[in-house]
Formats: sequence, structure tokens, C-alpha cells
Amino acid sequence: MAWSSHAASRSRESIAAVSPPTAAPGPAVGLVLPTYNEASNLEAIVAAIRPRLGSGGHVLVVDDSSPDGTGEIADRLAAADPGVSVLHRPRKQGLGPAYVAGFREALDSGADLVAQMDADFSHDPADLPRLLDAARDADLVLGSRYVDGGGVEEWGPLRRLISRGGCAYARAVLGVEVHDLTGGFKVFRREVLEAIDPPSISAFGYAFQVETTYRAIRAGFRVVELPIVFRDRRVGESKMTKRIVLEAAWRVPAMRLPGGRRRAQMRAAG
Ligand SMILES: Nc1nc2c(ncn2[C@@H]2O[C@H](COP(=O)(O)OP(=O)(O)OP(=O)(O)O)[C@@H](O)[C@H]2O)c(=O)[nH]1
Ligand SMILES: [Mg+2]
Repeated sequence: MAWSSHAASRSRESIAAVSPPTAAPGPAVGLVLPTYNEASNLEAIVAAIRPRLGSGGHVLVVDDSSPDGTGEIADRLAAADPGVSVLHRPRKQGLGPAYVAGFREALDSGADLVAQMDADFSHDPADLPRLLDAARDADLVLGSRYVDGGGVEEWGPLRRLISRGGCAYARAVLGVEVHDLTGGFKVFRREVLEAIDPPSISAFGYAFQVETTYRAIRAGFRVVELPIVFRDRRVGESKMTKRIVLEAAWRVPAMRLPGGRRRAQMRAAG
């Protein structure tokens, strides 16, 4: 893969320049950044993320042919920085498929840790080092709004209710201890993604986040939640739809059933 060689050579260069010869390089981090119409956020968010990933870090923008030119901005950033690359997809297909494609590319490129976050500054890039660091002792690290010290700012009461209610619903139906199942600020050790088979998850919205975490728990991986404060998107338009919320409502119980994954896929296809 093109970007692994960039990441590896960058890592070697900076180690040679700044570290004693015995210092071990940090983990190779691949951060998947899905975008749809984030032209006003992309350059600033990439600039904020890059220095926080460590020397082996790489940002992979996964753009679904945004009509506002996000993909072209991503190309420009990638041309200027070997630590950035872009996956262009032909049309808007939802977050789930964008993550599946991004995870695949990150794994193929040799990432030890695969991170994911939103491109609209709802997830604070300053939290990245803390989340990445926690992956030393955990297999999946969740940035969590609903543990002590976490929270949500600037959302109205309805959006808060949907999010809180959705997490409580998923937690009760799935019988898991995790408080924030729908959040999208996560760090996976590569072994988790190799084990949980993301391409077989057909969800396109919040249900995708629920299912990756649920599968990791079921597979016996250690999942930890770290508090984060989620802020409303800085600029740009919301893509949350009733369809995404309803999808989560019916898919969550389907995740529990024996053969539920297959049934859910068939239902989505039909
Ligand atoms: N590639 C891709 N990215 C998407 C798609 N839908 C949303 N995104 C991106 O995924 C991230 C999360 O989506 P958001 O639209 O911010 O979803 P949200 O945070 O629930 O809602 P708002 O912030 O209110 O819009 C953002 O970086 C979006 O640009 C999609 O269909 N394809
Ligand atoms: Mg958002």
C-alpha cells in the first residue's frame, strides 16, 4: 500500500533525527476520517490531528464524492503531506461502508492501531493522545460522552434525548456495560478489526458503531471507555436523519439473535 511506505519512512526519519538509537518507535496509527461535505472543516481538522498521532501516524480521508469539493481539498492535503491519503468513493453510501473501506485500507497498510473520528470538530483532536495511549492496556478504546467527566455541549434537548435514550436502549437490549455505544471516537487494536469482520456489518449509521463495539465485547476483547466532551459540529450541515435513528432501533435487537447478522443483511438488501 502506498501510504504504509510513507508512514514507515517518515517514522524512520524522525526517529533518527530526534531520538536516541535505543528508543522504540510508537505504534503505527491509521486514523480513518470519513467526510461528506466537510469542505469548511477538513483542512483545519487534518492539521489538528496530524501532530497528535505520533511519528508513524497517518490520516486516511474517506470521501463519498462530496459535492462541496471536500475530495479535492483532501487531494491537495495528501499531495502536500505523505502522512495523509484519500479514498474516493463514488457516491454517498453512509458511514458504515465508509468505515469498512477505511479500516481495510488501514489494516492493509500495516497500522497497529486504527482510530476513527468525525471531521466536524465534534471530537476534539486534543483527546487523541489520551485515547491512543489507553490502547496500550485495552483492545478497543471508546471516547465516551456518558461516563464521569464526559458530556455533550450545545445540543438541544431533543438531540440529547435521542442520543442518551439510544445508548440506554442499546445497552439494555444487548446486556453490555458500555455507556456510550453510538459514539464514533474510537481506537481499535488491529487484532480487533481482524476478528470482528467489519465487512459483514451492513449498518450505515449509528448502528454500525454499536455493532463494532458489541462484536468486540462478544469476542472477548477488553473495551474501555474514556470521558470525552462532544461539541456540536463547528460548521456545515447535519447529516443525521430519522432513517439513521430508526435503523439503529431495529438493528440493535437483531444483533443479539442467533443468525441476526445474516437476517439484518438480508433485510437491508431486500
Ligand atoms: N464518507 C462518508 N462520510 C460521512 C457520511 N455521512 C457522514 N459522514 C461523515 O461522518 C462524520 C460524522 O457524521 P455527522 O454528519 O457529523 O454525524 P453526526 O455527528 O451524528 O451529526 P451532525 O454533526 O449533526 O451532522 C462526519 O465527518 C461526516 O462528514 C457518508 O455517507 N459518507
Ligand atoms: Mg457530527
